[in-house]
Amino acid sequence: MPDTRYPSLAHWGAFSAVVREGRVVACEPFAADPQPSPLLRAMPGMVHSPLRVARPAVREGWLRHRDRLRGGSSRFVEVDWDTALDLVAGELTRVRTEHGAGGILGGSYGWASAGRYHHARTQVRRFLFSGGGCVDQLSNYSWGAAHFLLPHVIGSHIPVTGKVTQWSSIIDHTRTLIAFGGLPLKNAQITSGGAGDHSMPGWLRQAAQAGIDVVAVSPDRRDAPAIARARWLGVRPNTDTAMMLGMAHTLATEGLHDRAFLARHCTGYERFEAYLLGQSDGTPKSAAWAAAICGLDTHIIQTLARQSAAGRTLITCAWSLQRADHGEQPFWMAITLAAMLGQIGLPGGGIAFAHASMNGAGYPRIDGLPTPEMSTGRNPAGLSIPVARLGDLLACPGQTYDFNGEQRVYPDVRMVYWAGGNPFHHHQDLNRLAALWQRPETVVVHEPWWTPVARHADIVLPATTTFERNDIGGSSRDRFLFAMHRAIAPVGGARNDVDIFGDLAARLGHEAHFREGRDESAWLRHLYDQTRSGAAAVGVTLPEFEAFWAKGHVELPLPQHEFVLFENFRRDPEAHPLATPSGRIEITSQAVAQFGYADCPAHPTWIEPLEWLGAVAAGRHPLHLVSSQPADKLHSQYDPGTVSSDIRIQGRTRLRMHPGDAAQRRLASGDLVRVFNDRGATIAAVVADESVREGVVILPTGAWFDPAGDGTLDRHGNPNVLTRDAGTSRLAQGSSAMSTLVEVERWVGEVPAVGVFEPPQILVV
Ligand SMILES: Nc1nc2c(c(=O)[nH]1)N[C@H]1C(S)=C(S)[C@@H](COP(=O)(O)OP(=O)(O)OC[C@H]3O[C@@H](n4cnc5c(=O)[nH]c(N)nc54)[C@H](O)[C@@H]3O)O[C@H]1N2
Ligand SMILES: Nc1nc2c(c(=O)[nH]1)N[C@H]1C(S)=C(S)[C@@H](COP(=O)(O)OP(=O)(O)OC[C@H]3O[C@@H](n4cnc5c(=O)[nH]c(N)nc54)[C@H](O)[C@@H]3O)O[C@H]1N2
Ligand SMILES: [Mo]
Repeated sequence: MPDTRYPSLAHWGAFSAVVREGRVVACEPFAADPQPSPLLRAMPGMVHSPLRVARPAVREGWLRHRDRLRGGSSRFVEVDWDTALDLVAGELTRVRTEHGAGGILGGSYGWASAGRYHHARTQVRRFLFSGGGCVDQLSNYSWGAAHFLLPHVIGSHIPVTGKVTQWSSIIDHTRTLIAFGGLPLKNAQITSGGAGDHSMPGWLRQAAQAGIDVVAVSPDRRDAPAIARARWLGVRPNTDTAMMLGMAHTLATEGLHDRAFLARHCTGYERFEAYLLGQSDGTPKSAAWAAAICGLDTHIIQTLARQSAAGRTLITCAWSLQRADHGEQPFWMAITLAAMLGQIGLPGGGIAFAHASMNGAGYPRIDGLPTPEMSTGRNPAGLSIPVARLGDLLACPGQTYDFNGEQRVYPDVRMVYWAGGNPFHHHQDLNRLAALWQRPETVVVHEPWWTPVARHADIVLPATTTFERNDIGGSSRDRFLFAMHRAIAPVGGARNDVDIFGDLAARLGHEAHFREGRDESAWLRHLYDQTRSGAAAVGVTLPEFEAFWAKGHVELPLPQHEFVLFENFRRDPEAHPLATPSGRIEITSQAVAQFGYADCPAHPTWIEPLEWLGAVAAGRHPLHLVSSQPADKLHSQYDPGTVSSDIRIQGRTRLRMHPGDAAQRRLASGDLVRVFNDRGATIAAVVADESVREGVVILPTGAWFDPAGDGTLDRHGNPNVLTRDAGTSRLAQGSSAMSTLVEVERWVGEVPAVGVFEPPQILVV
């Protein structure tokens, strides 16, 4: 039989699935993609992997006596679908009756598939919302601090998503591009909803050709890509606020700040300036003061400030900066610094976000042109937590906490329902989470694979992958919409998340509300038609569904007008005010001041993180752990696959450290090490690398959590056994994963084998 090709899509790009005799044998990149991601290579092996969950499975201890001993090495009992669905429906009914909607945690944070209809997290919320509601999770781990801060400062969080001044405007106008967090191409493989055009490498090449001085501020020189001819400023982690204050101080004391812009477009500069100059607290935030904190030379900070004022300058910030203790501050300060430069709203100038974080920031896109989007409906329970407060939710039912000016109470969760995310990947302090995970009465998980979250569940329902269903996808940072054709039959006994929920809803009596009378094909047509009529409203004609489906994609026209962030506001701030209380950029915010949070005061402020290199003097853990996004995968997805396996050393994730720090510990590249602090330890393989700033170690996220017997050792390089589980501040309560100190030592003795790449023990009854 000849090979058959089916158009499809992942968060790392569009492709054709090549199918031979019922199996996916290759994923061929989309023809129009100038720089396809190598991550496509991991997919075929994983679709047919022995790690697929074959049939519904119930943890033996829960099935027999409802115990809560959820650990990575539990045994499971296979059951048929009816038995499994009856158990889940029974638990939902019991918990709802006894504890109400607040008894069920259904936020189910996670990325899952690029396909928007079969997007598991959307469907699980839709299902639980239509059945009476649940405790939802607000915002995301990616940019949670910015999400809640930016509305106070610039009236909207939208720019943080990458809706920023277009690249063409940068290439034509910018002279200095300062990228806090750098411009790592590893992250540009990904865009949520999937990219057809990996455009970032092309833009960076053009930036170099245009002679832009690209300045990458990061603890990792690999964030300063050669194709952009970027220069590297190896800052200490979590000190960007201080560096920016040092630049601001240079501007203010040398009269280089744009007083007219500050007066007409901003509010609260004077109060901030009193802090900047040390009039309010006795400490001028001079370049020398900043240098001592951020570890760069005084003159570098001063020169960069002067250069920024002398020509068109764009400041862009990676999301990583705000995934830190007091992560609100670097973003607020970056906006303030850009405001002082007075170029906000000018072509190629001002402030931007996300260039380092995802493909498609600053991608040209016609305003208002929609992407297919499946609605979750409304949560009738009205209950939620800030997403990263998962641990505290389980730890502190009934307790109050502060969040963005509100006092809230943690609900008393009895049942956890997860589909399309991996909390044992994304959450901080996983040993704490693993202990708290014993508290709920029931944990239900849908997963295609025996991932860590599946292993920590009571009832595991096997879900199909993208290859096994029809879908549509696309990103608002791209110029294509994609048809995703079912390429193979479901593997083993897997079912689509949405069909699992449909059958559960039928048992629970809300099937009509959940399904709205549509099957897969009707939903895909509906989502496409919605997109098509939204497009028509902004003057874009899309083909009929049949033509789109047959072709496999549709290319969207590009805008005529070049988007420049805050262009209208700059031109006429009275006619186009921001949605802040003053209508202007709030360098000092009265609203934030009124919250009275010491950890997020009225204007940008340098507040020492609890864990950073300035705090190591007395500590036993002298290295700053940067747990950045992995180059070889998306989060924990496809960790057992070939792309990730190929770069592991002795089966362990690579930890990069400066050769000097390695030598001090008598470590050589390839050695296995124990990375540890008081929260836990993990085994990684050291790579001595001059691109890492001294005092910093880089261990990317994504290794499947693999706890050893004693409970606090992870065997395979998961940084989240080391990170601290605390909010960025009382304002945003975002994840602060990047503020972590550790020590590294040679692993001595026998090395425990990695256990998590073998399926758990399954009893067939
Ligand atoms: N230390 C540290 N921690 C971090 C970060 C960091 O920088 N440092 N970054 C944070 C960020 S920004 C994020 S976004 C999170 C990411 O955290 P997650 O989004 O939770 O991570 P993923 O590994 O993408 O999890 C997706 C899960 O969905 C499953 N899945 C895929 N397709 C389907 C499907 O069709 N149906 C079902 N039911 N399941 C499916 C996958 O197998 C996988 O287990 O991690 C956060 N954690
Ligand atoms: N390949 C790949 N790409 C991804 C993802 C993935 O899992 N894999 N995940 C996607 C997701 S969900 C998200 S949210 C984005 C996240 O996007 P980001 O948050 O921007 O990604 P990170 O890789 O965590 O950080 C970017 C760079 O910031 C640097 N950095 C870390 N701490 C600091 C600091 O304190 N100061 C400065 N100046 N620099 C610092 C790190 O060296 C790192 O390389 O990435 C997306 N892209
Ligand atoms: Mo993210």
